[in-house]
Amino acid sequence: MPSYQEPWKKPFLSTPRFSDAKSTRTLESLCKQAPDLSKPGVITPERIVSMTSRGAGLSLLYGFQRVDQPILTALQALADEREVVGQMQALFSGKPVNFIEGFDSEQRAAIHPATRDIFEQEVVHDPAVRQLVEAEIQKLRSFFSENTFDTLLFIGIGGSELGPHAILEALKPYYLPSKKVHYLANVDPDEMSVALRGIDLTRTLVAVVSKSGTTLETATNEARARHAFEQIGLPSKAHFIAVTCPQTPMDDLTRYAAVFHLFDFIGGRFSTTSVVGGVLISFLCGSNTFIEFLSGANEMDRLALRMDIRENLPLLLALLAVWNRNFLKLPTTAIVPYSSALHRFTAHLQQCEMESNGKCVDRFGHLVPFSTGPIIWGEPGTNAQHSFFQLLHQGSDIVPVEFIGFKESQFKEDFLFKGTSSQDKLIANLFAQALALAIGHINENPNKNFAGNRPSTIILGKRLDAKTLGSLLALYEHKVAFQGFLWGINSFDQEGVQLGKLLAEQILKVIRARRSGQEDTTANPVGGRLLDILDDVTALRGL
Ligand code: G6Q
Repeated sequence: MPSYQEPWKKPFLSTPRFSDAKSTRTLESLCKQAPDLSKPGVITPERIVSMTSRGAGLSLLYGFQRVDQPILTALQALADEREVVGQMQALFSGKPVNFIEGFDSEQRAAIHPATRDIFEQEVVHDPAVRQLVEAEIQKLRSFFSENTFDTLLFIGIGGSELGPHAILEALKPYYLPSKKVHYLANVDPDEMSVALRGIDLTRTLVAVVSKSGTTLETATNEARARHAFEQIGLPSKAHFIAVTCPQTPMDDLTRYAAVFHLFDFIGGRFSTTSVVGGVLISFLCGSNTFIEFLSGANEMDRLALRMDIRENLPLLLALLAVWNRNFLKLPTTAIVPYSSALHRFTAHLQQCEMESNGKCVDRFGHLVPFSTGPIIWGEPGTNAQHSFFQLLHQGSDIVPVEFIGFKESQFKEDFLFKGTSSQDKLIANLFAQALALAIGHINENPNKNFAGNRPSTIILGKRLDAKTLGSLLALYEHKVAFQGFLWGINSFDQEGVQLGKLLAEQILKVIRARRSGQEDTTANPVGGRLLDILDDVTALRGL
């Protein structure tokens, strides 16, 4: 029996493909008459209010997008036709949604909602998974309640660093007194030299984070960090903890004071709410803050299972992104938080979106005849207004923007200057930019004319605390998955990253052989031509 007859695979494989869906045809025709936001009377206060969805502590304002009621109805129809909520349900129930039908692929679950499903209303319904997750949280609680270190050196890369780093930058007001952190991701030796300068190793805990337990950059940085401890006579084991999957080379209590487990069913870039983020948050802010963070994410998880796109914020955000990408044909999206605390958040989302949806084959391994994941980029505002916003307002390409802002500041230490607080200025700028992009500004001088009709979405929260941050993170995690479900691609593997890891091993083999004066002619799994060229290149560099 072909595997696609497994009932849970039906929404993935038996629904009309994105390019064949009836609602795709409707949307193609509707986009010819998409509302022109610059026309007088289109952007009104009533529109902004009626085009706002709320949930899990966030409001999503989509009145500045080029949509109207018929378009929203067709987007809902697209979500229904592609059965994307059914696909999300399969993800929540732990089915191996990471697959390509008929080809060798990872065949893994991507059940990150389980990492925060520890509250009253369960969303995952798998007692075994719940037990695993709760046991790790308990381990974190007891380990960090006895922690006496004041500095954390966090070693990890990609999915094992970007999300947790972004989150901890955003939680600074909640740090326990005297706790400090340094991050080491790159294998650039200078990054390590900078990190090691000025830290007191006797008071430092090192968290080595790697899902696979084999990533070269992380292993290299760990080895050098251990060397630094041992050089001054400190037993490294007492200072090192590991975060990894069971049974990897790092799952080894003879080398670490503690090992925390994430699991095969949690993807690297979706692991921020697992012990990967848990170690950092527990060290810097305490376990209660970690639980609050999880509760926000869990609240958003519940919304991600709603059928109505006005209630399902992640699905709405995903559909608006697909509308911009596939119908208005816009190739990039800027994510601009009006909050310095979120200064690493766009970098994390860049990975989450581009690693997940930077794919060009569908679930059957066929090349897709449409565009998939856009390029994601951005920096915090208002700083960004003084750099790339010129292009957003008057450039030859239209770039949809996702603005993120908060009504209140984190520290609530504000100052009135010229009659307004800094937070007033921040949020007023956010709205002013969204409005100016939409309605433009007519001037007879073409150089000072702003055509407008440039779309954006505003995501608004009350205050950036741990709970809101969890909810914001989950909003984007599910946005990414929903886009993949709509396009019918597999958002959960990363063959492009694996190729990089393989190439690095190969080139290092060549360098190692050269250093020791022997040529290494062993088999090359990435194909002879690539290695031959790499070989020539390293020779040219005189390595
Ligand atoms: C994320 C990717 C990738 C991964 C890093 C680090 O989803 O798979 O960015 O997180 O390559 O991998 P390890 O955690 O295994 O060291």
